[in-house]
Parts: sequence; C-alpha cells; structure tokens
Amino acid sequence: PEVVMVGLGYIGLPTAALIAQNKVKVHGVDVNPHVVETINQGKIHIVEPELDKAVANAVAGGFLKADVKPVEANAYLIVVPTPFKDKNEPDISFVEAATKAVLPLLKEGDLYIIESTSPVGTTEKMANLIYSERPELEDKLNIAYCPERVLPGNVMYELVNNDRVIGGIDEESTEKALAFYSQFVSGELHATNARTAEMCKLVENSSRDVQIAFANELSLICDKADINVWELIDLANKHPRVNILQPGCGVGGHCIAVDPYFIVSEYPMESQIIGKAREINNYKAFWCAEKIQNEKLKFELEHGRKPNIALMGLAFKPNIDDLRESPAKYIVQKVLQNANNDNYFIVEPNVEGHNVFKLTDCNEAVEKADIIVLLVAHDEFKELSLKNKIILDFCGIEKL
Ligand code: SAJ
Repeated sequence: PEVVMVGLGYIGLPTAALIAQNKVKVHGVDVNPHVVETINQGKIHIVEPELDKAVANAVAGGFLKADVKPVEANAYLIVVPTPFKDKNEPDISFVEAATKAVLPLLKEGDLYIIESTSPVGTTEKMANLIYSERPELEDKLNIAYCPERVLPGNVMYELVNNDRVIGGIDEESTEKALAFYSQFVSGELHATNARTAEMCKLVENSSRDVQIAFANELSLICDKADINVWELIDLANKHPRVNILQPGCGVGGHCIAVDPYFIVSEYPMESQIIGKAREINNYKAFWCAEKIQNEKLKFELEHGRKPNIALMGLAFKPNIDDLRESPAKYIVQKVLQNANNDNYFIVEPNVEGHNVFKLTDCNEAVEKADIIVLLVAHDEFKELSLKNKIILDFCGIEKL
C-alpha cells in the first residue's frame, strides 16, 4: 500500500475511505479486531452520513484493507485518540504506541503525519522518539502535523472542502505533507511549522468554547435580571460587528469540551480566559440541574404532589445520536440521583433504546409531564405543542 492509517475511528476511517476513493491503496490499522473485521466486510462501526458507501466501495475496489498491524508504506498517518488523564493532563500514549508500531517499518523519504489533536511539542517529541530508535534515518524522514477540523455529521464533505493547516518539523517536511494532502483536499492548504499547527487546532476549539461561555454567562445574568436571553442576543447581533453564539445547557462532545485543557494544563498562568470559559460551561450544566430541582420543589409546595417531569434530549448537540461528554446526559443523571424515577420521562429521539436510561416516546412524555425540560434543540421538539405545561427551556426552542 501507499498509505498506512493508524486509527480507524471518527476521523481515521473517513480519511482512509477518502484517500482510497482516489485510487490510492490504504492499509488501515486498528487495535480493535471487531472494527478491523467490520471494515473488511465493507461495513462501518460508526454513524456518519455517506461513510457507509465510501467504505463499501473502497473495500470492494481493493483500495482499503484493515488489519491490527501496520505494513510497509510510503506515508504513515497517526489518527488515534488523545484522551485525558486525571487533573486534565493530556495523554499522548496512543500516539506514542502508534509511532512505536510504525517505527520499524520507516525508510528514507517516508512521510509520517500526526492528525490527532495533540499538545504543543508532540510532533517534535515523536520525531525525537523515532530518531532515537532509528538514528540512521535522522533528517531523512518527512515529519508533519496536520489537524482535522471536520464537523461530525458533515465529515465526508468537510474532509475534502475545508482548508487545512500543515506544519512540518522542517520546510521539506511541510512541502511533502502539502503535496500529499493536495491529492485529496480541494480546500486551501496553509503551510506553517509543527508547533503552530498543533496550537492552531487547540485555539480553534478554545475560541468556540470561550464564545459559548460568553453566551452561557449572559443566560445566567439574564435569568436574574428577568430578561429573555434569546431575544437579547438576537437584538445585540443586529449590530454589524457583534456575533454572540447561543447559550445552552453546557458544552459537550469530545473536542470543544476537551481541547482547551490541552492549553490550560501546559500554560495555566497565561490561559485565564480559556480556563474560566471551561469552568463557566461546566457550571452551566450544574446550574440547569439545580433549576430543575427548584422547579420540582416549587411544584410540590403548590400542588401537594410530585410533578411528572419530561427531560427532553440526551445528545451533546441537536440532531445527532452522540452522547459523549454530553451536558444534557450529565443533567439527567444528576436529577435522577436519589429521585423516584417513576416521575421522570427521558426522551432522545435519535437513540433507539439505551442500556442505562429508559427512554420514552416524545409525545407520550409531553402528554404525561407537568414540567417539560428542553435540554437539546432537536428538530422533533420544535413541533411539539407545549400549552398548559411548565417549561424550562435551556436551549431556546420556544424562540426558534
Ligand atoms: N454549542 C452551544 N452554543 C452554540 C454552539 C454550540 O452551546 O452556539 C454547544 C453544542 O450544543 C455542543 C458543543 O457546543 O454541546 C460543541 O458543538 P459544536 O457544534 O460547536 O462543535 P463539535 O464539537 O461538534 O465540533 C467541533 C468543531 N470546531 C469548531 O467549530 C471550532 C469542528 O470543526 C472540529 O473539527 C471538531 O470540534 C473537532 O473534532 O475538534
């Protein structure tokens, strides 16, 4: 094969399929034998529009093959997770393990690229690791960092059309990596160094987190000031140079709620706003859970019975089935603690059956509930008639 792709998850698999679509042979590697088997049958293990067709075609055409081990190639892409250890320290052990797995296969002129979101300096660190084990290859490899920036749900389009930032550990590496991506990407390719490219990825997601924190802070202020925050933001955004994002029940997903910590943990004294934004967005979910408890107590005092409560949405953002790092899920878990679950109806129209939560049909939950808590702005919820119900709207559905 021409390319070895280490990691066949949410980014690695679509990228492998895209490269294979261009009739370049890709050898995909994943530590999970079930994933390897599924892909080799031309099927997929994740939910992403258009990905099933792309993988089926790539496998049937003989351009994509999966395995638990890498083989010799000309380009090696590392697309594995970089999770967090305790105290919000980034954990690059998967990148390290992937690098060690391809290390013995490297030869002069090969391209080694990291796409995984990584703390600044990771690419240099991996270059040192490679050269300490293979000193004969020193300065003879092309080593670069090129982060992905695709939006889940629109990956197949954005992989081709988004601009990319590409940073090598030296100029030749940058050029070789640019040439590689120019085969598959029609967005613009921007050259820089590895450290800047690493920081660029972290800053993109931190910027969004800070902006959402501003909106969430406004929602807390407006709640006290008795002002409708959605109307307020709408009006403020009429200013030609103001563009405030939407408040919600917190920030979730495995990128925006995580990547800022890669900066904060490394530069804690300097990253005041970035750190505070994380705190505000985390606090917003806690605040929502408290609001629900208070509304419940108020109802009990007024009516002398426990209210039925519909908790609407579990996903981390509208119209997806992904519950990872979801503030809505956190809120539901928190209000269910020590509660009589018979009074709660959990609704998530994008998920069919869940091993922890007993899910209720949307209309049934609304019919039975005294209090409706709107956690996620799923399309299904916009059509509901919520007359004569007490409504806690944390995602602006009533306004939409
Ligand atoms: N959210 C709000 N208010 C808003 C916008 C979003 O509360 O106005 C919340 C969402 O509900 C969700 C969270 O923010 O809980 C994150 O959602 P998102 O749609 O902003 O982003 P992700 O996590 O799906 O994808 C992001 C994207 N990054 C940016 O927009 C800067 C994507 O381009 C990245 O590739 C992706 O992270 C990643 O993999 O890093």
